[in-house]
Amino acid sequence: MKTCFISGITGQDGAYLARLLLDKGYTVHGGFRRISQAETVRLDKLGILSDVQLHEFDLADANNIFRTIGKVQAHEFYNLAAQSFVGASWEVPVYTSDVNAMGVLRILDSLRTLAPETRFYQASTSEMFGQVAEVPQRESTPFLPRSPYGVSKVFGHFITRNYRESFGMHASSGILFNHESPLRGTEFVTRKITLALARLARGGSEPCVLGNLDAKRDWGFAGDYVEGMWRMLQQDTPGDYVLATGVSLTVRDFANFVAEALGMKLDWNGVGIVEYAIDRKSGKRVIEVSERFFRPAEVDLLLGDPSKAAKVLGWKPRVSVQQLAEMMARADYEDLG
Ligand code: NDP
Ligand code: GDR
Repeated sequence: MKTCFISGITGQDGAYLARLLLDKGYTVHGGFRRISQAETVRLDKLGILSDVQLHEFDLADANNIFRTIGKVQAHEFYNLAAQSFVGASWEVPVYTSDVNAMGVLRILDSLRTLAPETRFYQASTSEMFGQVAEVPQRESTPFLPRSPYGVSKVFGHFITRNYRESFGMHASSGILFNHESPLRGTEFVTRKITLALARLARGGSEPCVLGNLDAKRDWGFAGDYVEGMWRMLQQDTPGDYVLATGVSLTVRDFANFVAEALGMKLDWNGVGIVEYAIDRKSGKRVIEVSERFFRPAEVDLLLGDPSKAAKVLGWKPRVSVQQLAEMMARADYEDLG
C-alpha cells in the first residue's frame, strides 16, 4: 500500500486528488494551514474528511516542512499548496513569491535530504506562458509571465526541473490550464459567475460585477486534471506535461453557458467598461463591468496543446467547458435551494 502527502489538501485540487488516491488504496496524508479555523469544507463535501490524516503544514516555514516530510516518508508528494489567486498576487507579491517559489525549494531540499526516493509533483500553471509566445501553448513554449503569481510559479517550475537534473529526483511538473468545479473558490471568475447567476435564478436581484470579459481561457474540469497529476508520478521517468482541453473561450462565452443552464438568455449591450447583460426573459440586469476587477497586466489568451499528455500518459479530459458550466451552475442552484 502506498502513502502520499498532498500539500494544499484543503483546496479544490487537493480535495479531488485526495478522493482519487483514497479510491486507489493510498494512505493519504495532507497539509493544512494553522489559521483561525481550518478550512476543511471541501473534504467534508466529498465525504472524505475522516479518511485523510491531516498535518499542520505551512510553505513559509522550512522547519515545519522538514519535520513533516521526515515524519510521513511518503512514496509520492503532491505540492498543490499556493497563494493561487492571480489577482491578489499584486497586493501580496512578497508573500506570494515566498510561498509559491521558495516554498517549492523548501520542500525539494527537505526531500533531497530526508526522502530522496519520494516522487514529487509540482503544480505549475499556464499563467507562466503569460503574454503568449505562440498559440497553442505546449511544454516547449517560452515563459513570459504577467503577474507576481506567474513569476513565482516560473521559479517553482525551474527549481523542480533543476532538482530533477541535479540530484536525479523523480520530480515532475504539470503545466495545468484553468480547471474548475463546484468546489472552486468563489473569487475565481467561473465560480463567481455560477454563484451570482444561481442567486439571480433563485429570485435575487444583485448583478454579477466582473472585469475583463474578453479574456480567453482554456477551462477544464478539476476532477479530470487530478487524474493527470497521478499519471505523471506513475511514469518510469519524470517530466513536464501540459494538461488542457485545447478549447479556448472568453469570460463572456462562459457566462452565456451558465445563463443557458439556468434558463436565462443574455442580451449583451455596450462595450468595454460600460458593457452589461440583461436576461431577455426576466429583464433583470445580470452582468455589469467594473474597473475594480481589471488587473494591472492581463493574460489575454490561453489555449493549451495537451498532445504530449495524451500520447505519453494516455490522459484525456472528459468534461467539455459547456458541461462544466452546467455542472457548476446546477450545483450552486441546488445548494441555494
Ligand atoms: P486553491 O486555492 O483551491 O488551494 C490552494 C491550497 O493551498 C489551499 O489548501 C490553501 O490552504 C493552501 N495554501 C495556501 N497558502 C499556503 C501556505 N502558505 N502553506 C500551506 N498551504 C497553503 O487552489 P487549487 O486547488 O485551484 O490549485 C492547486 C494548485 O494548482 C495551486 O498551486 C495552484 O496555483 C495550481 N494551479 C491551479 C490551477 C487551477 O486552474 N485551479 C491551474 C494551474 C495551477 P487554505 O485552505 O488554508 O487556504
Ligand atoms: P486565472 O483565473 O487568473 O486564470 O488563474 P481567474 O478565474 O481569477 O481569472 C480568469 C480570467 O477572468 C478574468 N476576469 C475575472 N477574474 C476574476 N477572478 N474575477 C472577475 O471578476 C473577473 N472578470 C474577468 C481575469 O482577468 C482573467 O483573465 C487561475 C488560478 O486558478 C491560478 O492559480 C491558475 O494558475 C490559473 O488559473 C491557470
